[in-house]
Amino acid sequence: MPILASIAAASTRRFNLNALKRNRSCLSSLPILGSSVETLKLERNIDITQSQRSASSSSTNTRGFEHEHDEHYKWIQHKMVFAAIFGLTGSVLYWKSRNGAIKAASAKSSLQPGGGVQPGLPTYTLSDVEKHKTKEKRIWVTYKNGVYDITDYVTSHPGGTKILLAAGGSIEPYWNMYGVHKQGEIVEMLEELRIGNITEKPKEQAFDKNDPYANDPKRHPAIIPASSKPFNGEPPSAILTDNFLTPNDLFYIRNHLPVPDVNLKSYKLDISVQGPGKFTSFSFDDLKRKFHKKSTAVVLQCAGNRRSEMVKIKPVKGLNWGTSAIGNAEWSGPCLDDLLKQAGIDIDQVTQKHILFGGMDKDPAGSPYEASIPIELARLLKRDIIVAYEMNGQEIPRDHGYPVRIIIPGIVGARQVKWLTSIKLSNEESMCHWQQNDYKGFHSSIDWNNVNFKSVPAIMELPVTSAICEPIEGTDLAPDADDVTVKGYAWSGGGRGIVRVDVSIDGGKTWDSATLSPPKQPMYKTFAWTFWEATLPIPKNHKGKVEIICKAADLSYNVQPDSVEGIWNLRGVLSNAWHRVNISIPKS
Ligand SMILES: Nc1nc2c(c(=O)[nH]1)N[C@H]1C(S)=C(S)[C@@H](COP(=O)(O)O)O[C@H]1N2
Ligand SMILES: [Mo]
Repeated sequence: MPILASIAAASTRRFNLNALKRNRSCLSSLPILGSSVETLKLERNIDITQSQRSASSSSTNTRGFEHEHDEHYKWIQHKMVFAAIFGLTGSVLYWKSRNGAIKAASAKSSLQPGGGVQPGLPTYTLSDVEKHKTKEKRIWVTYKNGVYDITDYVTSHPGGTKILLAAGGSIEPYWNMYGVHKQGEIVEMLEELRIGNITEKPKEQAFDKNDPYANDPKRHPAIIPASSKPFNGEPPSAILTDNFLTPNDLFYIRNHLPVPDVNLKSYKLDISVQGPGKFTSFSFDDLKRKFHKKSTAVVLQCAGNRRSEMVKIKPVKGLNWGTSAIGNAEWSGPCLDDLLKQAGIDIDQVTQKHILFGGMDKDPAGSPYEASIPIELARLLKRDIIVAYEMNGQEIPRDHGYPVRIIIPGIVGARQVKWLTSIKLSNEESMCHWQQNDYKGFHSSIDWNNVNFKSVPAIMELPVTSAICEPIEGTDLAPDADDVTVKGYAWSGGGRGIVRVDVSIDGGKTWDSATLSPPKQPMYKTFAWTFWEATLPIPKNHKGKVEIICKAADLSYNVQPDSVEGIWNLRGVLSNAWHRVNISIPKS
């Protein structure tokens, strides 16, 4: 969603530039907005004047790509903080000004801690708040003991904002998401939207010792569950393009079994070779201290990402993933190659055909999750395979494999074994269910009656894909918007970089080229994703609705299929057709 653009547009319309200038003096005095104020200046000089000129939702988003790429992502993030928080601040200021109550200087002196119980206001329960998620029912959020009605704010920012993610619940996890401090004037401004109190605490789930999932970790409330036991979930697509490195707590989670609770002291990684029976064992300490630490940004994508599009053609077996069963993180740890060498194994010399990776999560019969890759692939990737103990510079969260997982860049998520405890060189590939009878691709005439899982190999490298993250399906643009900023990700397996992303706003009749984020990795070893964006003019004859499409080409000029029909398969894997999003442009 062109959130910034909508705010810029809304800003122009609602509290013109002068009002903004006035407000800025107040905002600049707020240390908590320090970073966003810089962004505000930039936006004020460029976006807002531009949107004044065109009275449209035009945006300077492509500017970001002129920056050094790290700067770019910082910039995007600032923009988000600006959008999420200043957007709120701005509208509250507007609200204040509409009520003749702008007290820029005095606002500070009347600063009160927000979120406390306000005597005289009604008290609500968590379930009361939960019912208020839509404009029709009014949109409520909570902060500490406060209940706030943000409907008017959201309505004055057509297209919605990320604040909507918190609808019907607490706003706090979302503020934390962008590293914004919770205290201060913003909270005070939120107080202007105060409607009530809440004192009820969310209930802790009672611990059920018979439930194998009872000890699973807590998940971020933004994660949209696809199943609860085992837990599977993905972030909302609109937050995916906010960060080049997907924050750990917003990274999609794909578990087949209960999450192990691993004790570092007793943790062992066993390395063995079938035949000679060579056997070595490393402790966590060994991994950390005895080897060079390598760090690489690598995308993990579930084979079932975007399965929900396939389901529309014909039912399939599998979790109903949207477009966010994908994430990009920087993984650190020793190279697999170094570990094997230390164990006396040279991958170029061994006769075994496969490397098996065993996890610590076990099914009720006691067999662990396991996956394998052909030895040729291990030779090809050689020093790119990481025995990771860090994810984005932090210890790997339990859901993502604490303390150690294998990272094999460019290939399907299913082989990126979490809670890694064994590495075996073997003549046979893993016999695990998920290696043998799952995660394979078939044509559309294969069904559950005639499928022979032995007839095709396990999925390794994934095909090229891309998806639109913003705007989201069903977005209402500002009335009579002139253009829309479209953002998304593109990625291909096998380290193939992205050379082009094409976007269309007329259902594929005509195409524009999106601006790609600058490559951060060599083109033949692009394991991270590529972000892209484009600002597309709304076709004059739009009739209130438009279909936006994106498609990417990778370094081998592999392209995405135009429709899902042709690639439908019984497991709903490898769903990489052109991605389509429908949005509305209301008449004012
Ligand atoms: N031990 C173990 N490893 C596993 C899995 C699992 O259930 N157990 N799921 C796999 C699948 S199918 C995917 S897509 C990725 C998901 O990794 P993430 O949950 O860190 O995103 O982990 C893979 N590794
Ligand atoms: Mo997966």
